[in-house]
Amino acid sequence: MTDKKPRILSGIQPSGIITLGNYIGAIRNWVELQDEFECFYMLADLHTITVRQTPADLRKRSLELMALLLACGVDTEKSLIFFQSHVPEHTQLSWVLNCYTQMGELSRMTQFKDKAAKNANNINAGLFTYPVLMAADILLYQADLVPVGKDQTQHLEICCDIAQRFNHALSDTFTIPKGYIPKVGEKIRSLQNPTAKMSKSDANENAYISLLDDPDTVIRKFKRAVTDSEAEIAFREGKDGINNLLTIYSVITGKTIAESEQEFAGKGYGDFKLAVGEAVVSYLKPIQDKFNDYMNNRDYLQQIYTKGAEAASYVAQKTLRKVYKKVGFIPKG
Ligand code: ATP
Ligand code: LTN
Repeated sequence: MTDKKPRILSGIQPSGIITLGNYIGAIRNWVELQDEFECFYMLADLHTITVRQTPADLRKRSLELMALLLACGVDTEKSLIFFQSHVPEHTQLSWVLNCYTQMGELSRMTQFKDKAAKNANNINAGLFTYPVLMAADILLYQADLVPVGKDQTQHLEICCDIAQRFNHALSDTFTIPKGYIPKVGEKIRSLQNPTAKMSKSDANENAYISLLDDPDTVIRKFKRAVTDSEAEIAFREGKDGINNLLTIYSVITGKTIAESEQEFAGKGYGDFKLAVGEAVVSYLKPIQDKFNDYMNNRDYLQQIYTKGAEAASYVAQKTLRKVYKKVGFIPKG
């Protein structure tokens, strides 16, 4: 890694196994951008507890997520990968930024409204201030680019607002980041409710494809995918289910949407769904094989995340020192 490359920071929560939505919307870009950028990839475990987790499951899923990201192609020779909770500067900067964020801006966040509605018995303060922690994640590393899915646009906007506010109040401190959202696949839809996004914490397992689903499960879920009552395989407004399947198919096979439409012109939905399922099964096979290899090598995983946190801390400490100084805290002797 050289110092001259622009920087990337992105994160994903160990709130479940990565779905095809996470992969298409974000992770494939994490992999693609590794040569051009200096990349910091973070497992956002602190974010995950804004919703109740079972500790043993969280521990298991965190390690699995690390193995799966490596299996997807995150290359530790080129990029850093680490757990958010291993770098305490995230929570430290988050406190400072909380004091530069207004309640009103946070209450407009749609993810907060959605998650609060889903977890009505646990609308905790962490869920409310979640975007501030996310802003701290990004700003700590002076990131230029943040590859994410479309659902994160609002969080990126508030991050830029907070950074600008701080820069204006206390002189230039933070780089103002830009989002990197894919043109095709910015929002992969639920297979059961194509108006909603595919989400790894969906209560209905048929709504998402997990990258670790076995071939029969993948085929079964695609066969059950909700579409429409027409019989035309075309990418068009009002055909969310078919549009979603065409998007998945074209990203996975590397074909354009138009080529995919042509390939299935005149075919039935049943054949189409099966073809999408089969393409996904063969795409996932090498990822799953590598995942199993990494999971059988816990020492290696530990080595990777220890090294990742050390290197991330070095950069994070530098930003935090600067911030503390600018707000007026007395430096430690
Ligand atoms: P949860 O269900 O726990 O909220 P999630 O599936 O939404 O999780 P995150 O960890 O919040 O996943 O997101 C990781 C990355 O994947 C983010 O960049 C997010 O924008 C992207 N992403 C999540 N869901 C989709 C989707 N359906 N389509 C495209 N990108 C997505
Ligand atoms: N909020 C994101 C996960 C996340 C993130 C980040 C993404 C946490 N910190 C920093 C980009 C940059 C999510 O829920 N998808």
